[in-house]
Amino acid sequence: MCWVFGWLGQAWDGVPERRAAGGGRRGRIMAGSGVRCAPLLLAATLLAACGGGDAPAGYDPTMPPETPPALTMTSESGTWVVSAWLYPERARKGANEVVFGIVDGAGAPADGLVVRTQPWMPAHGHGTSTVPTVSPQGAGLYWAMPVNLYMAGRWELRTTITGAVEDHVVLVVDVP
Ligand SMILES: [Cu+2]
Repeated sequence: MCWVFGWLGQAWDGVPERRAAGGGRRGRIMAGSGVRCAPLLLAATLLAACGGGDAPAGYDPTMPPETPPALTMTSESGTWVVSAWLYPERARKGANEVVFGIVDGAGAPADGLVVRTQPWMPAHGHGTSTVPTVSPQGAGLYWAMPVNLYMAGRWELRTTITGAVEDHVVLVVDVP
């Protein structure tokens, strides 16, 4: 579910309360309704951007990825197989989120690792000023956000995985 639904629900809930509290003082009710108008309009705009029932743009940690990953790569040393799910599913210019799924050679999810990732645009030789925060989610999943792919083109997610040893993997994401 899009987070806006919850927020919009709260905004709606507030209106009858306000009306009840306002009683017969019409001027106050009108003022209250006017103030509500702008956020409701904004919420409606965001609601449209949600795509009406499509998957939300950001990762919802209560819904672990079920679709096949967008990318799968073996780490440099061959220790880990790293998959990546993108949110939104097709990378967009701007803020994205990435969920890494890390399993060992036997396919067992690997928890307790420290994962760091830095977007890098090889064609232009630059990264991003924002370093994504990576939070472990259990079951070998690591959630990175925001992944700020602010230009169209090819980006690398230069990713370091630290456990007993330090290992690296580079995942390539094309932004239309
Ligand atoms: Cu660039």
